Amino acid sequence: DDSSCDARIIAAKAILGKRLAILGHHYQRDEVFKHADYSGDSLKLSQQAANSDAEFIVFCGVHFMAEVADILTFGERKVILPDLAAGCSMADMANLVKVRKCWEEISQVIDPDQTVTPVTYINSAADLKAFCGNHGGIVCTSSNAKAVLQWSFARREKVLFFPDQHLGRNTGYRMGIPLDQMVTWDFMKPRGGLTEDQIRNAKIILWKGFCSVHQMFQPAHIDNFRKANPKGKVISHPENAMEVCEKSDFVGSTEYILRTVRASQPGDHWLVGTELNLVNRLADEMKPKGVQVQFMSPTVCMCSTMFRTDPQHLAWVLDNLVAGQIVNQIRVPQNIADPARKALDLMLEVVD
Ligand code: CIZ
Ligand code: SF4
Repeated sequence: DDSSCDARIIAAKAILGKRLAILGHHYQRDEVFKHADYSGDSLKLSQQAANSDAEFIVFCGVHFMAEVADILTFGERKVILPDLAAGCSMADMANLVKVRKCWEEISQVIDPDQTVTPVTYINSAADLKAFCGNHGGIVCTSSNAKAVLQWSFARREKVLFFPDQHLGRNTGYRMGIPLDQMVTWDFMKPRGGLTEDQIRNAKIILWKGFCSVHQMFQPAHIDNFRKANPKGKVISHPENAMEVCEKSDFVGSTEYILRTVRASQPGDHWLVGTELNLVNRLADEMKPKGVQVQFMSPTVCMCSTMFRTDPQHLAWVLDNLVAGQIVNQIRVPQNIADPARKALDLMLEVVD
């Protein structure tokens, strides 16, 4: 049960000491999150992994995050994902075969290597980051998407943005790009379901991916909240649909949401459109300060793959480390890691 797992986790942490760092993403459940040495978004956690001296990085998050940690640490740390089935349904909506096919189809209309910067959201497989590194492209996160797009447009006239259409559209819209110059690439259809003119006129070609958690949030949830709480404030993640973001008072990444709500005044009342575990923890944290934090959807919606990491899996990988065995290590092959790191490093330069 959970209490025996807790005891095993605590014992393993004591034995491994500074050789071990446990990273907990904001979307992790409490039973796992409470054991984390560091918490944050995917990028902050990977940078903490890179800066730590720990030999073993146990990443309580999802697969692409563990890959980034391995890439940024040059494989010099052993990065472990407690449950290998913890993926990201959004990341899985794009893959190298489909993106190459898209690039090829675009090249029948325009020369993408001259005119299109491929930009991948960090929520993507390592080989897609490598694709960007190999084609003059770059990675972005939900915190720096605007700066990354500005950098991209300074170099080439168009962007191919994958896998999340919403982050791309919301960011582009707020930069003043007209909606008809942001076209959606439906990877199930020939040439993305677009006409040659649509491709020629586009500023951003948006891959038709989305987050299954954030798609649950609806504009009506915001309307209902505002009716009941005219002074309430609404904050949403940019993985939400544009109709949700445009009805919100604030839009930003998980780190931004935490920072903004933590800076509020007693009496403030928030409606928050992002993953349930983050929102529940923030509500508990703010309640003693007289700040009310409410989840956007009336139904319980969690990230089911984040939820796969449970105390059982965490205890199991740690018991193995204590016994001198490494299980569930995430290793990105060097021929992928090197170009992927190039695209990640470019992002870090652009943001600094
Ligand atoms: O980068 C992350 O951790 C994710 C998935 C979202 C965010 O806004 O932090
Ligand atoms: Fe992927 Fe959405 Fe889960 Fe984030 S919340 S890991 S984008 S499925």
